[in-house]
Amino acid sequence: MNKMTTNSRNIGNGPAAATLALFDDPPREAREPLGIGAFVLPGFALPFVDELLPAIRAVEAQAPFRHLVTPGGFTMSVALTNCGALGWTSDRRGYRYSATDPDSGKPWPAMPEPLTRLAREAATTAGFDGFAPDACLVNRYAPGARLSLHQDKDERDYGAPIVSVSLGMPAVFLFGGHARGDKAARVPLMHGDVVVWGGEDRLRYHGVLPLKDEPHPLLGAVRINLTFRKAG
Ligand code: MD3
Ligand code: FE
Repeated sequence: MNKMTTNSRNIGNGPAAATLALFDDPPREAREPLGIGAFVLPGFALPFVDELLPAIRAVEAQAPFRHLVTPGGFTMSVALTNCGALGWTSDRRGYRYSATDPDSGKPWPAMPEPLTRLAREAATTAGFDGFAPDACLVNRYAPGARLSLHQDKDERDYGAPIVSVSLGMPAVFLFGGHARGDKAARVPLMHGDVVVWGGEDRLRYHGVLPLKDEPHPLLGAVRINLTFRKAG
């Protein structure tokens, strides 16, 4: 049964709302609205997964995951690597994009074609035509790993969207406001979900709650998040 079709009109009260009670899982469309420039594409990456996983393994073989240190001296619980012309790094001196991997001195691995294609198609689906990312951050979460509220401000052009792809264990994404103290909405993100963030939502504070240990059939006790950006 196609829940997407079944539930997509069940917004608000009235007879349609009653049909919702027939389903065990809450309809994905019943989630809190994200914002004017943020679009969740539930399961958009699922048809790409067979190509994505070996591509990520190839990236990881050239540029292994590492736990970066923040300028404040904290070691991040999320492990990171990058592919594409630019990669994001952090150390005691600050955050920046770099054309080379500081651990090896070599350029970051090229962005694998299936990743580029997925990012572009997702952006187009959300209304951002011609998205040409030059950076893909690959975040790896183990149970307990989290990302505290932050803004992504190291990219040159805030006009380009960010495309995020969730794989493996589910996570609760925090979608805040434009000030750190603003109340954050909690958005569950599942294996295969893609989110496109642009426009006025591009600079919102966001983060990820500590991951629960709910092993995924394909990836085990790991969550991988890809974020595609136009950084340079
Ligand atoms: C909303 N990653 O790498 S992706 C990050 O799940 C990061 O690993 C999270 O935040 C993760 O910087 C969330 C979704 C995301 C990425 C960038 C955003 C959401 C965003 C920028 C603005 C608003
Ligand atoms: Fe971020």
